[in-house]
This record gives sequence, C-alpha cells and structure tokens, in this order.
Amino acid sequence: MTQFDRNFLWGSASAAYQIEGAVAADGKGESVWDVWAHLEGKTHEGTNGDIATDHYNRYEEDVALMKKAGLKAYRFSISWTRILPNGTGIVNSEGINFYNRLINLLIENDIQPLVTLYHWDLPQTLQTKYLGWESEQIVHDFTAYAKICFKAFGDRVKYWIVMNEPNIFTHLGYIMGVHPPGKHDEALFLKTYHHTALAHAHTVLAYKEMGLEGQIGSSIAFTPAYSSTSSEADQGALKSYYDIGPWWYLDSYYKGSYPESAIEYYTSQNIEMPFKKADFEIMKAAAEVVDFIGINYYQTAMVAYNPIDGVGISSFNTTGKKGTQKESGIPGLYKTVKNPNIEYTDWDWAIDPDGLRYGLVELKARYDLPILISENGLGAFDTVSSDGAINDDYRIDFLRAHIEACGNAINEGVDLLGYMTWSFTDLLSWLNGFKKRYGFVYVDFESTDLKRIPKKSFYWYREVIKTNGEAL
Ligand code: BGP
Repeated sequence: MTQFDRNFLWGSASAAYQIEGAVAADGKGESVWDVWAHLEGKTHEGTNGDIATDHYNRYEEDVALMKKAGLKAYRFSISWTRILPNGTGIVNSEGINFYNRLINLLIENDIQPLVTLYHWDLPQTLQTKYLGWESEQIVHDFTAYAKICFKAFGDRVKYWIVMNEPNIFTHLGYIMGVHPPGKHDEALFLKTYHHTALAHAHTVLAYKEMGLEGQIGSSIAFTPAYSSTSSEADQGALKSYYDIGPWWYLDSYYKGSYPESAIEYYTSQNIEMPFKKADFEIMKAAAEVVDFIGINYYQTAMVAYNPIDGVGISSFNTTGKKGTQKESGIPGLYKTVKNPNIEYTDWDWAIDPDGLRYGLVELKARYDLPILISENGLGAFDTVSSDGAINDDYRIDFLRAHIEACGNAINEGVDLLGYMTWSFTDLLSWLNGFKKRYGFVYVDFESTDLKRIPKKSFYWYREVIKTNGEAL
C-alpha cells in the first residue's frame, strides 16, 4: 500500500471562463472566448460562459463546499481581462480585489490556492491588435501581466501554473480551427506554441528573480501512448507520435529544446521553424529552475502506422454519442486507433488508469522533476434520481482507479506533489456544453438559482482526503 506524503495536495481544479460568469462585471474586459462562444455554430448547443456557474458571485458558497469536502488545495485560473481589461496598461483594481477575496477565503479555510495564469481566455484587444499568440509581442505582455499577479498575490500563493495545456489551445486554435482564432495552419501552430514556451520561460525567470517563496511550473495535456502491434512500422509510428506530440510539448518547457527528429520532419515538409538560437538560452535557463511539471491526464492513445494516403486530423466527438470518434493522424507517420483492451467514455475518451502510472514513470525517467497532476476526471451525463441524489458510482470507480495508479507511480519512485480532480463543481465544457459533467458538486444549469447539490462522489472524496488516500 502507498503512503501518500502528509503534505500531499488533494484537490480539484477549474478555469475562469468555465465557472466565473459575470463576463462584464466590475470592469472586466472581453476575452477571445467571450467573442468566440457567441459566433454561430462554434460551441455545442451554442453554450457560452456568460453565466457559467456564476462562481464570481457565489464563490463564498463554493468555498464553503470545498471546506466541507475537506479539500487541501484548489486550482483556479485568473482571468487576464479582469486584471487588465485590455491585456496591457491600466490595472483594474476590482479584478485584483476579487482574487484577493477568493485567495484569502481559501487560506482561512486551510485550502492551498494553486493559481493558473493562463487558461485560454486571451484578451480580445491583443488578438485584434497583433493577432495574439502569433506575435512575439505577446511574450512581453504576458510576462508583464504575470508579474502583476506575482506582486498582488505572491505573498500568499505558493503554487503557480503559468500555462494550461498550451498544446491543446494552439492545436485546436491553429490546426483544427475549433478554438479561437479558428485557423488551419501548421506553421502558425508551431509559432504560437513556441511563443507559449517563451512566455512560460520568461515568466518562470521573472518569478525566480522576484525571490518569492513558492513553486512554479506549467501544465501540459499529456496523453501517453502504446503501439498497436510490435511491428517495426507501428513502433516507428509510436516514436513519431511522441516526438511530434508529448516530447515536443514537454521538452521545450522542461529541457529547453525540441526533439531533433520532429524538427527534421517539419523541415522535410517545408514548414518554417519559428525559433531563433537565443530563444533556447532563455528556455534552457528556465528549465533549470522550474520547480515541477504539471500534467493534465485524461487518457492514453493507441498508435499505428499511417500510410501516406492515410487519415489526417479529424474532428472529435463533442456530443457524447459513444462510438462517433474517428481515427485521426498524420499521413506517412502515425494514426490513433481504438484500443481493444479498454473501455471508453461516452465522448470516446479511453479509460486507462494504468496509463497514468505508466505516463508518470516515463516523465520521471525523462525529466526527473516533481510532478503535479493538475487535472484528471471523468466527463459523464449525470442524472438526479427521484430522491434528489446523484449516484455517480462510475465517477468514484474512475477516480479510485486513478488514485491507485498515483500510488503505484509513487511506489516506483515518482515524486508526486498532488492530485487535482477536474472538477469541483460541474462547469462549462469549452466545446461540449453543460451536459458533460465532471464535478463532485452537481450544478442545476436548468434552474435560475444554479443550485449546487453534492454528489455521491463528493462524500467519497472527502473520506479519501480525510484518510490521506487510505480509504479508497
Ligand atoms: C482540459 C482543459 C479543461 C477541461 C478539461 C475537460 O483540456 O484544461 O479546461 O475542459 O480538459 O475537457 P472537456 O471539457 O473537453 O471534456
């Protein structure tokens, strides 16, 4: 049995756009998501975060529920446009006040705040002015915003997550075209990703220069993979998958370089590389002082060789109609195929707890840094039974198996700082609307009072935390 460290951070995570609502309250500026979600046909059932769970107005009730659940940590993101309505320039003191109130309340309730600086809600002004992440100017402006946050909250916030899933928002925004700004351009994808890596590096260095007491890292969406057979072709596909995918994303943040074989691949496709030599000095300097790797883990992939006339990137299942996800890949390199050995969620995400152990062990071997699981959870359709209860045993099973996997990884030498479930309350899913639920607390989105009801999993997680992972 695993002994979780006594300071192990048991918690849950959220993001500003997905919970706060109050999109124009108290001087908040517009973000790219405030605009995107209102464009015809961009989100499932036309949902948006205008109200979301109304956490901005109900944070006291939400923190009281967190206290009741016994959370040791709560990860949330700061909305850049609450602090700087136009992305740069004048600071909106009401934005600072809101996060001060939230942070102080968490601390009063013995809940450690883990703060994400960027969870995708880019100020619209910067998108309009210089195309946001496409311009290197963003690196400067982001770092300036981060420093404002460090100054305002750094005396109390001891864990900072600079970027949330830069690999996802650039891929969805610049290859698949389903997140803002809705483009399909591989060179821009590489460029914007590189700018996130630079923004992360400059921010980490700025934080260290300020001499504040705390830890800093970024969270990457990590999907470990297996090859579909042991054939040379499939093994080669697996290597391509890792070099173009996870290692590209993680090496740039945590080694300060990109995998050579992936650079060769892009060059062979005549895609211009976005970096300058000097960038790597900054990235390497940050990689030397960064404190932890954040990973958001939901699933694994199974990878097979993809012939040159094979499948390209395909859209994904956003409806929850199981079995509608198609194969997707890069012709000539690899494609993801269905794993016959495991179950899938209604959104066709592979349920693979041991993949978490395996992935953590891989990360330990490659980077040898402490790791924070900054997201893990099950998106499902929940129903309220006639007695008012939400019996989400499937979520309990999912989380139990993943916590066991954390324990196994710790036993294999992984230094794990904590485990944040996605999410605490139900919230808005960017592309899947309000029906794909992840929370311990049900939110009745049909009612105007957005009533909160703790689910069965709420009480289960409370016991897990109380016993420090013994009562699973
Ligand atoms: C991660 C994001 C979260 C959250 C989660 C669940 O990629 O960091 O913001 O949305 O995934 O994803 P989804 O809402 O698509 O089910």
